[in-house]
Amino acid sequence: MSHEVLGFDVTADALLEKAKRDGAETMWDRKAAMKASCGFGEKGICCKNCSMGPCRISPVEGKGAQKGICGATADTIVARNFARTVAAGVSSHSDHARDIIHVLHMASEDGNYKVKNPEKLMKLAKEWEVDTEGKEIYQIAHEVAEVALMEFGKPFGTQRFIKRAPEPRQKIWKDLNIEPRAIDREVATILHSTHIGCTSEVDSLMDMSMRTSLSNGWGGSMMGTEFTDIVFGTPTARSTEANLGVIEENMVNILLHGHDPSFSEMVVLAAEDPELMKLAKDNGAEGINLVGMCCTGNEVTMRHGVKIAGNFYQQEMAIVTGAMEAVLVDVQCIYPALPKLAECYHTKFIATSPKAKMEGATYIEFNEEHALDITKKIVREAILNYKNRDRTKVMIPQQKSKAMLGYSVETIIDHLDKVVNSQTDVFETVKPLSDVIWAGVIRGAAGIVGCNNPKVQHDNSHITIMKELIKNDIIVVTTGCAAQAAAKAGLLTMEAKELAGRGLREVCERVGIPPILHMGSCVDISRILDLVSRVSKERGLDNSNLPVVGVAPEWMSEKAVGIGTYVVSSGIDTFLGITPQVTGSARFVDILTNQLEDKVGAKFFFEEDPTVCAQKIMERIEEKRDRLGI
Ligand code: XCC
Ligand code: SF4
Repeated sequence: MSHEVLGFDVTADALLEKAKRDGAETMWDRKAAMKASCGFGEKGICCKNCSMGPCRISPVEGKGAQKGICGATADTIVARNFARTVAAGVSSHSDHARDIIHVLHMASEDGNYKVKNPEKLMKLAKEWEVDTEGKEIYQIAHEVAEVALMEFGKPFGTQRFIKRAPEPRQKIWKDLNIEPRAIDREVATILHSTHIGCTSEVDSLMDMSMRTSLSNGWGGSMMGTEFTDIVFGTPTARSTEANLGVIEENMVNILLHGHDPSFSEMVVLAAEDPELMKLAKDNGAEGINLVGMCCTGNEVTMRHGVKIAGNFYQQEMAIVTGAMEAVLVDVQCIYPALPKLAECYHTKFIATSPKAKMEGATYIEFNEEHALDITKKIVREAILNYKNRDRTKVMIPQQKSKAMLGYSVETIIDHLDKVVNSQTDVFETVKPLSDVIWAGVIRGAAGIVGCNNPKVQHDNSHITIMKELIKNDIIVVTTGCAAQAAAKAGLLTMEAKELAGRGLREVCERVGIPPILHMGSCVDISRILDLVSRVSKERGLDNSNLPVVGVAPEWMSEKAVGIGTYVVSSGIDTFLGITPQVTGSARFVDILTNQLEDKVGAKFFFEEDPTVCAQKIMERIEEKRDRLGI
């Protein structure tokens, strides 16, 4: 067992020992059984796009097979594989968004789903020129939703939200012909183009990857955030707690794991039902304890303060505590191993989405029409399972940290308004933020996002980079499992300002924020794009001019590749702590880490050592400041 990899995670060792005692298999057993990962796959030089193959290119130049049977070179194969990874990532995020938009489309005054944020809806209707005159709010909601749904498949035109980008950025996209069109079209086109005998030209594959990724960044993902806010409310600052210690000894524990708030929000509602609360008490529990994991955890903690049990890598550990009555999942990032693991305990593993039926799971299909009835039924199952808990098998770690979160762009601006000089300044803008960056009080900003990956110590890269950056007056915004790492490490507290440099500390004190701002789920990276673009526009600049970076220290998913690509295509340098599967093509690596800068003003950096990565980020930020002459 790779214990050296776990040293950083204080809850892991004891739970892994326990798993062994309980005869429960974990990812570490499977990782050990895997031995080394496939060298060809690692470099991205295995192609199975047709059944003349699979073809694999020799990693040694000039020795062994240098081309696939069709003649595809390593460059083409790597670029094609990368493009398909982007397409899968874009599909996942955007298809999630599509579901949320359907939810708004069915929202009604007396239904399960309502319009919680009518102001945001009206703003969007105006932005999209949907006529609102004399219409009641639900009619507007349905019309706006319909317009949004067309963004997925409209035959003509480009994504509506690209107009939100700074003008110089829009021009770059136009000139390169990478303005994203309908989302489904971009995905279908890139799958077509990577079919055997289509695109072999590497730059073209890169351009298509960028365009496809942008259809998510400035399309699917951004709509996901906007529509989630409209239906469930825009997040506001609130406090919670994070880490496995939030699991309660004497309560019915229910883990929400996955991504889609149209399900998890309804579970939150169901768990507040007085009858179910009484049922929990009648069954000997003190109450119902909902805890979240991965991005659905982020969604419900941002809007309700639901406690965070942990991030991606802890999904097995939450079950190994032996105190989890039910694990409720919808889509994405859920280990197929969980149903089997749950069998080692009394835990009920309930899959709910037809998009993610899971082998060995209890399947209770969620559908939006009967949302609350179904989630009540599911919560009831969990409650009734409480009596089956084997107390001798329970071990809940004590560790948990307090955290402040809920920093949507709107909430950040609200906070900034507090420090605006009412005589001389304008409200409701990001000007105070851009002013402190220009003054050098804050040197720049970093968006630290993404998953966990057993190739590196759990959470260590996230936390090392975060601490290093805030110490050097770089403000951090964060989403996804990185944000949950920060929460567990106590970095999302007001007290964490003590770890910040003098400038950032002062800003935290004056504005009343932590030095690291939790901005939501991975779909909410669109909030970061929005924030950065507002600063650019405020200064009349492009994103690529600003001293800001994106960082994915421990990423693992296809979604992350899609995100990284749209972040770079949006003009923001992106640092990857895990090297993507592209190193089999020196040319493609050069495109990602060098040539892209000439094209879109930003590029990728690969750096696996978190301390060195932080150093490189700071150098890049100072370089950008120098170029601006600030
Ligand atoms: Fe998944 Fe979104 Fe990654 Fe976490 S950060 S492991 S993608 S849950 Ni999105
Ligand atoms: Fe081999 Fe070409 Fe087929 Fe890929 S597309 S499997 S490289 S023959």
